[in-house]
Amino acid sequence: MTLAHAPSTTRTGYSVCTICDIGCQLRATAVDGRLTEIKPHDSPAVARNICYKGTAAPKIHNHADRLRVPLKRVGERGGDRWEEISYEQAMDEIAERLRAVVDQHGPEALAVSTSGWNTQTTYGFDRRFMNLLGAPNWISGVSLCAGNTAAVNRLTYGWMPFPDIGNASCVVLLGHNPRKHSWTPIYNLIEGARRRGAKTIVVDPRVSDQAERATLHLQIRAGTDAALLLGWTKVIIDEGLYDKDFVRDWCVGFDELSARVDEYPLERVAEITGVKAERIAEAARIYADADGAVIPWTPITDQQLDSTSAIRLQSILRALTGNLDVVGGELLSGVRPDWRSEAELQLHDEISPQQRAKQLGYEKHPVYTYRTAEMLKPHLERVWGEPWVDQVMGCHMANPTEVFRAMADGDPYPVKAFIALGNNTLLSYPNQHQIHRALLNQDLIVAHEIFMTPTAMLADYVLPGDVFSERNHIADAWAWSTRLTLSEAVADPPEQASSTFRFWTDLARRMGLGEHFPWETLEEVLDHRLEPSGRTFAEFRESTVMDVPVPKFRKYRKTGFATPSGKVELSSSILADLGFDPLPYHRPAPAPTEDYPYRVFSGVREDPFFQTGQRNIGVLRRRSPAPQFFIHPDDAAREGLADGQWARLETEHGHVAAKISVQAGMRPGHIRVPHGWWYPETRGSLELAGAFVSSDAVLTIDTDELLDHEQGIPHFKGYPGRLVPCDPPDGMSATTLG
Ligand SMILES: Nc1nc2c(c(=O)[nH]1)N[C@H]1C(S)=C(S)[C@@H](COP(=O)(O)OP(=O)(O)OC[C@H]3O[C@@H](n4cnc5c(=O)[nH]c(N)nc54)[C@H](O)[C@@H]3O)O[C@H]1N2
Ligand SMILES: Nc1nc2c(c(=O)[nH]1)N[C@H]1C(S)=C(S)[C@@H](COP(=O)(O)OP(=O)(O)OC[C@H]3O[C@@H](n4cnc5c(=O)[nH]c(N)nc54)[C@H](O)[C@@H]3O)O[C@H]1N2
Ligand code: SF4
Ligand SMILES: [Mo]
Repeated sequence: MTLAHAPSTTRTGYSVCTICDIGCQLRATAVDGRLTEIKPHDSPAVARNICYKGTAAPKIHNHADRLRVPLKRVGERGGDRWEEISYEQAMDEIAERLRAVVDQHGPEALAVSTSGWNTQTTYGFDRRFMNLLGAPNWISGVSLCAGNTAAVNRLTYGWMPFPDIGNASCVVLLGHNPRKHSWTPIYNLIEGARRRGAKTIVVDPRVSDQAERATLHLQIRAGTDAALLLGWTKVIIDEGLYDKDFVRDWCVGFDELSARVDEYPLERVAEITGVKAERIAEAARIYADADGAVIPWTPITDQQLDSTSAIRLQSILRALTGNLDVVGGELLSGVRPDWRSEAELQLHDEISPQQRAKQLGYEKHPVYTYRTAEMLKPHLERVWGEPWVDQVMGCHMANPTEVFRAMADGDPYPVKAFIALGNNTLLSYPNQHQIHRALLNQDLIVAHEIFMTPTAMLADYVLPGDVFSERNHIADAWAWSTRLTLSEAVADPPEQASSTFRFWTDLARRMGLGEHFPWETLEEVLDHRLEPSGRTFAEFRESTVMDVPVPKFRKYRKTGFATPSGKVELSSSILADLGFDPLPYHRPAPAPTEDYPYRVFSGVREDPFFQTGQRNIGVLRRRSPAPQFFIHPDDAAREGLADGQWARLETEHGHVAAKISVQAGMRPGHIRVPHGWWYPETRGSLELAGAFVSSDAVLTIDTDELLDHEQGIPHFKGYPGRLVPCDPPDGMSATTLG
């Protein structure tokens, strides 16, 4: 007997990978609705922009653990016992329970956490829904990564610039360490610049991949970047290396800044940073003398005690050296007139000023909250034509620490409903024990996820999400640049999965907000966003793979800058009005002590994983089976620690375990703790799949003395700790012990 086979269908398209946040456009192929292959782009210009996480996408998207059906909690919260229910039932119940929370405590009792880049289709609909409801408490990983940098850059010149690495003759990397399998497109741009002869300056306590290839490596003490940059600024001013015409015509506050940096003579800076004075001066000269120099965004200064000053100093250096909005400098791209931005979809005029003022963080740490956005609004409208313009989603957020306090303790008011979309909240902010308490104290938790993470285990409802190969999208770099990149669906999502667009639309309709959510499909939303260009999504897809407008330079000559003075504010009038120091300064972190003699820093991303993800993907996990602490050989010898053994990293506030990796490239006196480790293979045997065993968030504490004043950013880069040998943690599998 012969069986008749239906012919199989193969679909190939351009898809934007969302496994990490840099968004490479790749070639995706699916057979019969199932993703089978990811290949490099067919254009040689971008074909190298791919890493082995991207090519592993079929393994991720088709993984046996992938969530496919909505789940409802059975038994106690965190017990990880579930009942399968339909999407419709889940949405009905979520809406009903959210309504009850809002009726009892007000809309400010809802908090939402998402980073948005991996779910793609949020399109500002989270904020749209929240604004219509009157809910200001939206938090995100972008508060620790680029979103907050955008908010701080706006204080100085009203925009977050994108570096023109392709034309720069000097690239400064403050810790930032793009490499072949980490932020590959930026790595390729830096390599291209090197081939053209550009100089690179790397500031890092470790001999990182970028440091190995640098013209100059400053092996800085962790947590002292602001001091170093104060030193650079002083050298540049003292030696007259700044762009005098630009400073005269376009900057305010130069004299005040000069007086401030006089407090940081190089000997003092050398003492704070542990870098020799001559090398600090040499680096400042190389940067200032270059014909086109960039300081690409770095997460390092997003996560320090004086983050606001450290980020402001980068913006100040860009302006002083005349590198703003010029070829080979830092481009202030502005918004596209032919594309509706997320900010436009977010409807920030719908939430009342009274509700905006309830946003947690508004009073105490206002820089990336509504409070500062309200102050900048007329200036953003004047220059960019958009009053609520948002970049990297980071310009009107709540402060996560304050949100978790409100969730845990009801202080200053109760927050009782929590929705996480594509965010492993428990491990992705500081103070994991507080987050845990916060989550245990909720009336409603929804997780929109593709895998059962520790955070999802704590939810009432877990909704399966779609993935990038299954949805149409146009990536717009979150208004950081003006590029539009096509992303095509080639595979079919699980039947009961939803996009985040679908989730917000269906929730809004159930909550009586349906008139503001008229779109039925993702394609209709894309039509709406493209409408000013006169194109539909179908036409865009036919004609365009990537749309990169030709940049215009020195636009400020016509418009001024989007600040209260219309100039670059070296001394920030907004910071002054908010009651903060308008000039940058260095604030030292708690020093190592006799009991805790090392400086611990979080970070050094691992090639096989993005943040807390992919520990369950065999092909990736086998490349890095266990978490590692890095330590210098002399320190390891002193502590009696051998490479490969397990150790416990202890601070005053907690402890985590990992394997020792002895690395000659570490600066002595420093310990690296990895971010994002949990153990999916221990689900069912360890509490929350080992979420507390190795996660840096257990150690990163957010008490007031460890928070940046202006943004309320926690200090991840240099806090006191010590290492002691220990047995492998209980319940670990052979893979983990690798
Ligand atoms: N303690 C601590 N916190 C940190 C950091 C740190 O170093 N230490 N780093 C910070 C930084 S730099 C960043 S960028 C942020 C990152 O914050 P996030 O980008 O929110 O990253 P994760 O928390 O790992 O959560 C991502 C989740 O999205 C899920 N996911 C992936 N694709 C999809 C999808 O298509 N749909 C849906 N619904 N879900 C999907 C993954 O399974 C994963 O659980 O964290 C910040 N937080
Ligand atoms: N494979 C992979 N790639 C990724 C990611 C991932 O998870 N996996 N995540 C992406 C994301 S969201 C981000 S934010 C980036 C982060 O990636 P990077 O910007 O490269 O940041 P990290 O890897 O955390 O750390 C980079 C360097 O900072 C140094 N460092 C530590 N403390 C300090 C300090 O106080 N000052 C200075 N100057 N340097 C310090 C460390 O020694 C390390 O070499 O990577 C992106 N790329
Ligand atoms: S660098 Fe890798 S994981 Fe990140 S978007 Fe590109 S292919 Fe995907
Ligand atoms: Mo990040």
